[in-house]
Amino acid sequence: MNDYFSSKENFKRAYKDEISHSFGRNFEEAHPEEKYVALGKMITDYVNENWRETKNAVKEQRAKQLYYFSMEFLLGRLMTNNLMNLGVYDVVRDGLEELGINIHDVEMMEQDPGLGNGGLGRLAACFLDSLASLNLPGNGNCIRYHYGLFRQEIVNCQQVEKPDCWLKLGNVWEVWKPYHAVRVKFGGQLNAYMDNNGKFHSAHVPDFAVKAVPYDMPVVGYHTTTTNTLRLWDAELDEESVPGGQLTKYLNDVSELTVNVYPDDSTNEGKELRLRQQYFFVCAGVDQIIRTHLLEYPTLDNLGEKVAIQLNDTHPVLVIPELMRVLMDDYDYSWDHAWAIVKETVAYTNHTVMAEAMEKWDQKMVRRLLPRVYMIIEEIERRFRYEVNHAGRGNDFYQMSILKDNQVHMANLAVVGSHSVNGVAKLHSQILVDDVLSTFASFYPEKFNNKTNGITHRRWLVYSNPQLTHLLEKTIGDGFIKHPEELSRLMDYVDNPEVQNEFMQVKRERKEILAAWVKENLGIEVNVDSIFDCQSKRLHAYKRQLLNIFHIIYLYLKMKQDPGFRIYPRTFFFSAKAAPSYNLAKEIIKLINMVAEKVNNDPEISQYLKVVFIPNYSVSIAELLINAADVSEQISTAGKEASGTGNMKYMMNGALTIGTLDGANVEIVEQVGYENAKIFGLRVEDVNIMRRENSYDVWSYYNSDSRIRMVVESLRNGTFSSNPNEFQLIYNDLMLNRDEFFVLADFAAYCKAQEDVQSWYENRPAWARAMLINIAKSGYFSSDRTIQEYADHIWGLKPLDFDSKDEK
Ligand code: HBZ
Repeated sequence: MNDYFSSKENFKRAYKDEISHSFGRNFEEAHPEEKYVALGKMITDYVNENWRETKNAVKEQRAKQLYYFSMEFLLGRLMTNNLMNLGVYDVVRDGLEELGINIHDVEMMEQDPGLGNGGLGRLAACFLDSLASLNLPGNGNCIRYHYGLFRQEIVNCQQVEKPDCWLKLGNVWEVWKPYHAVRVKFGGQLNAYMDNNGKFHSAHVPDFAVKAVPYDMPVVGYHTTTTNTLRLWDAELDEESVPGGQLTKYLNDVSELTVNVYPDDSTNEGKELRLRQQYFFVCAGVDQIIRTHLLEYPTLDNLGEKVAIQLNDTHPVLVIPELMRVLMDDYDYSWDHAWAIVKETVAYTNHTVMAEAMEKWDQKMVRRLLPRVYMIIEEIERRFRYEVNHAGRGNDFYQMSILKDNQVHMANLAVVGSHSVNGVAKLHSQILVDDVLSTFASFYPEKFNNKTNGITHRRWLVYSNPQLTHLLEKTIGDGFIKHPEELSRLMDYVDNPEVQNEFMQVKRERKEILAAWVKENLGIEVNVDSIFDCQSKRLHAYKRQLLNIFHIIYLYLKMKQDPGFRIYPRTFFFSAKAAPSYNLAKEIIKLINMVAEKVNNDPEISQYLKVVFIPNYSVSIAELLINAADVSEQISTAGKEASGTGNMKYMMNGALTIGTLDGANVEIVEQVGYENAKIFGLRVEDVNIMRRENSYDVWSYYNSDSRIRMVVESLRNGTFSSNPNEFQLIYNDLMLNRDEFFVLADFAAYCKAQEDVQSWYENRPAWARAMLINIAKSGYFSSDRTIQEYADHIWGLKPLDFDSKDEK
């Protein structure tokens, strides 16, 4: 290890040298950007040695490795995380201070890499942190998108999508590896022929080919030697493949592949580009796995012993036919042998029960774009049909088939071609077995399992909430950083008035930090003594931001009507992006912002009620918002939210959950008890009965509850907009299209739950106690626990051994 960070003095010297060597400037004249880049470069230099040691350890120990294939890694800023995980943060902070630099200003120079839509992408990032922190050899495989998910601005109360240029200053963490490029082929002809020995061959003559070039980012573990790799593939032109006279079109086709994250977490629009993106990173990633394996082993026979591939949802499912193709066409494996290897290697995680988010591709398109892969999918289907018939389950085949209705059903391909299928929370995994994939679950019961999601408590507690961390360290010691289950030691202090008070003081400090940010960036003054009530997540009808804003509208109208009715002051925070093509979601954003404008500017009401919409929800915004929350809104329609992970982050920072029995909320109450969360509303069984019996009648709720009438009518009677059609999509969705997500059905229960929350908050010791219990019980939701379960039960992954180098 170089000694850059061994002392403040060494750091200062090395830092000045770095600036001078990299930029040819004196330290005093360097731009803030240069100061950031120089520090990043020092960190990567420092990390290189561990990176090399990790690669060597994998080889020497002949260790099994994981490859986590995900179209998304929502990383967030890495500077603080890396410095903290390396244990050199304090030296750098103090050294910079002596040089007249506030470390916070340097940290803020980093662009937040938003290479994902929402929970699925953030989960992948949490998993990388836990893998490295548990010394497990696990790599990420993804695309180097040139633009992240769009940057959201709110203009005239509406969402406007702007480009998110995260590579503006380059990416200090990445290493370009042009000599590891892979050729990826699309379209064209498949010429089949037989050789002199009667062996069948196919030669693919593509009509488009590109070079996939890797950029590797180190993933640093918490106080471990293990430094894993996140490999991001970029597309570059392949000189031999440029068709004569079509350079411009060719270059467009190449750059399109990695231009941006597909901005849609709900519907699958069937865009060909997305399929191209999928094959692009799958093909490149598989090629790398094979080549790396063959450097160490003479054969691919033991691939499943040495490699585990986890598919993050169906987006990378082409791994299955692609690996078949490589094994058979390039390495002469028989179908049966190749199939055994593929199934042994691959496992699949499902993240949704929403039918429209289950990927299906037009068969003709797949055949045209990926002729050989398509041929293999057909053969997988043919043999699967045989297997099902042979088992006497012919009647169930259609339900499970991969090719039907002119489409390729990717989830079905994933189940057939893998050895493990998991959901992301107990309830969700049960719904997969009972409902969404029930035929499969009865056919392959041994494949199905649950792995409840988790979050890295390092980023989401230790680093983003230093005030709370300090209190915890003082109270229960710092063991929880390495062993999050030790947070439960806090249970001994939940009744201790001193700890309660200190905690409330910490919460207040976090609320002040958020309030100052809101004042500076949005110009809204908020009262830190009000209840901070937060809902932050993607905007989707099933997540029911609408239920939240309807309750707010009700409170507003009631206070306007009745001067005797006043609430305990409350600030409702929202933060959410809508998919650009999702008009209903965009209209809900507009409603929230129009209500905010009205309420916040009403002098009579705004001392009780404020509504703040924080634009551009991202990892960085989440780090500011979540730890300031008193109340965490987790109010999806029961059965629809696979897990949720924001719910865990809020809980870990002490917020109390107001939520439905959905996703991981169920397990949160299992941990804290019903008395330490506020559960309300329809349960999965209730929703299922109402759906089955077709018994939900919105109009009966409308007619029998004057609060609902008042709120629904406010959408059209000029309360918030002079245009009576302003909120037509919302109105129609509820009142004409029968309110698919039961907003009105849950309205009364939600209002009651909110009243209870208010009374609870007014009893400060009881509230503080419940918050402390939530923190104490949150250790279970660390992604360290989740990853350990994946490692033990799916991957068979063991920690690397660096002798006694790492602290235990
Ligand atoms: O995955 C989310 C689930 O909605 C959430 O309940 C769960 O906690 C989380 C992690 O397991 N799903 C997503 O975030 N999904 C996507 O972002 C997505 C992206 C592109 C798609 C489809 C879904 O084409």
